[in-house]
Amino acid sequence: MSEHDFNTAGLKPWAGLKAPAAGERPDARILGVPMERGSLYRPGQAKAPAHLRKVSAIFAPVTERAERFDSVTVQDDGDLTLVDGDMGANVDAVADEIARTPAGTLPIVLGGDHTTVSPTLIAQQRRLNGRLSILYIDAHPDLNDVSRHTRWSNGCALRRGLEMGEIDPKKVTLLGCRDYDWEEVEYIRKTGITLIPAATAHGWTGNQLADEIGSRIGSDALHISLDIDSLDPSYAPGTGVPAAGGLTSRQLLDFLRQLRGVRLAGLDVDEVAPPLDYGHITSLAALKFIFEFLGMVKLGKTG
Ligand SMILES: [Mn+2]
Repeated sequence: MSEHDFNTAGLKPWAGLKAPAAGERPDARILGVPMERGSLYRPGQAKAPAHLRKVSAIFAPVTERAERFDSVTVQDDGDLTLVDGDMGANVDAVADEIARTPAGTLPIVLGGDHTTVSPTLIAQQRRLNGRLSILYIDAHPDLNDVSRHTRWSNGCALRRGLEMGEIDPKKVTLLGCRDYDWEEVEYIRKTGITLIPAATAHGWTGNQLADEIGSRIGSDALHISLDIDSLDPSYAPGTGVPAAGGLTSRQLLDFLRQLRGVRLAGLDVDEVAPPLDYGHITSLAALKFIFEFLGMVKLGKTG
């Protein structure tokens, strides 16, 4: 172990949060998807689930606002075994596995590159019988039909999820975007996706995200897909395609907190690339978000 590694000897993952009693469903179910074939610029995301799980042991079940959440139960089902190839070769099996999450339990899916979101959205749409809205937090909209000569690049991830999951694009809110291919902008305008660029979010005060989403979500539950590159590279350098001008960690956590009145459906956290990271900054940012999300299980509505 180098001086840069955390000594987690004797500590339990996920802040020591317990599995549910036999026969009961967990509040959250964690699944790793160690996929990096969709990251055509710089891979490394396949190492994220195991690394996040290890570093999760240094946290305590207390939110940043000093609320205890040690009654939240977590079932970690480890990392899925993937077949050789990109997400296209794995999408059906991954979606089926995520869809096995019991009703009322929140899946927390650890990517992997952002193609992880495609099977996640397919599964969530199925689990919720279509009563699904999506908050997609990302520097990039991931709405290309083809990118880098493949339909299973992370630059196509949201597009594939919407198409294969038969999800109405009007139910999607993009937050934190700042790098686009023109094809993506046209798709956003044509389909009625709500776009909140990072530049707009920076100027927001109060509860504007909650107001924006709350006005449209109706009786849907909200799935959050977090691409860690939504954060500014100064807060999350360990990712494949960093983009200047991003959200701060503070803004991201405040946006999450605003959603505590919204019924949550689940979370996926993608594009953390431990080999590209410095001092675990990016993994720790992802974990902070995951733990604040877990803390909200007892604060907000879930299902
Ligand atoms: Mn993405």
